[in-house]
Amino acid sequence: MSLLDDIQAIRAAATEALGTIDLAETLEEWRIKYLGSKGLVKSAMQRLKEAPREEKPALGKAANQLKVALTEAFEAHKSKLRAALAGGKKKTKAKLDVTLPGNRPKIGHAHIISQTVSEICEICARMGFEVAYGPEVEDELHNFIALNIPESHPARDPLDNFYLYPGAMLRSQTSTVQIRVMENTTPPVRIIAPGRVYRPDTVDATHSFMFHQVEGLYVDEGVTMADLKTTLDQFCKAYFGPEVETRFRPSFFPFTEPSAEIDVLFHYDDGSTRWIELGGCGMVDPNVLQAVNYDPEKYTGFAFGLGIERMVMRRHNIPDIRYLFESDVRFLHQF
Ligand code: FA5
Repeated sequence: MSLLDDIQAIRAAATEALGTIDLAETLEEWRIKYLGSKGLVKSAMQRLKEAPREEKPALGKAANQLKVALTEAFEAHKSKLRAALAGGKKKTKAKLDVTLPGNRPKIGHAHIISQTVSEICEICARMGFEVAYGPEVEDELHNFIALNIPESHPARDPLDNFYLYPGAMLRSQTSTVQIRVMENTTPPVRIIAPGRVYRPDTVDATHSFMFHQVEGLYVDEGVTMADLKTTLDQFCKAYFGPEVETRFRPSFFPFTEPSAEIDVLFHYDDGSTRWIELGGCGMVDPNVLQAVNYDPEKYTGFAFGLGIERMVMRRHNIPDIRYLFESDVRFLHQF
């Protein structure tokens, strides 16, 4: 076979082979076979040396045309493959099945304490109580003095409170809001005040250094201890269910007289029961009414302060208060 025949055969074979290539890897193999440094075009060029002198110009031209033609065909095919690949990606996107279920984003919800605060507000609103709020950073007048808690009282010990600087503290009870409301309102007053309070208590299953209370205050003419007991009992039944067992125990608070604790009976999984203190309550002490310029001869009132964590724990059978603040969100997602 002459070199010219070979050149034509190479061109025909290369062109035919290129037409079937649809993968980048196969195209590279084709390039190496025909256009590589040891490829067929190169070896045809090398054979030029052996050709008779008078044929060399025509053969050289034919070999050069072969190289140019195959190089151009290679580049053109490469561009075609790239375009096909890009088009294919677009097609894949278009083929997305939008009816398949997507990745559901994790949606949060209100913490169980916040949910409970809303529920408490709703229950109390039905009994005619408005909602009031007070600051968490308080002064001693509202946290102690106006509440009839004298300087010498152990509750004022700096070690039992979070003082920020002399005279300012994180409130240790929501009873502060009683004073703030009475300072600005004339009786009758019927409010509840939910919120955070802070005490440097040792943390255990029923105590936290930050917790929530809901304060209740009702001052009017002729309010009695019977009103207090009925209101709290109705409240506990509305929140825990009609079968709930509550009891009132005599107690002492400087700002109420007489005073009591309200306890709720906890039922444990092992069948045992235990009374857990929910909060304090009592008839507003005349000294407190006087501190806000209410006439204690004319007005009487009751007040209560319940621990919201204790209520949540009783209702949802949570054995340890720390689960509410220290556990991961999987625990809180249940509520
Ligand atoms: C008071 O804070 C009074 N201000 C309550 C009150 C209001 C009495 C109005 C009379 C009239 P006490 O310190 O007992 O009271 O706290 C009330 C409730 O808060 C407790 O019964 C308990 O349920 C909750 N509590 C107290 N300390 C903690 C704590 N460290 N962690 C979680 N809950 C607590």
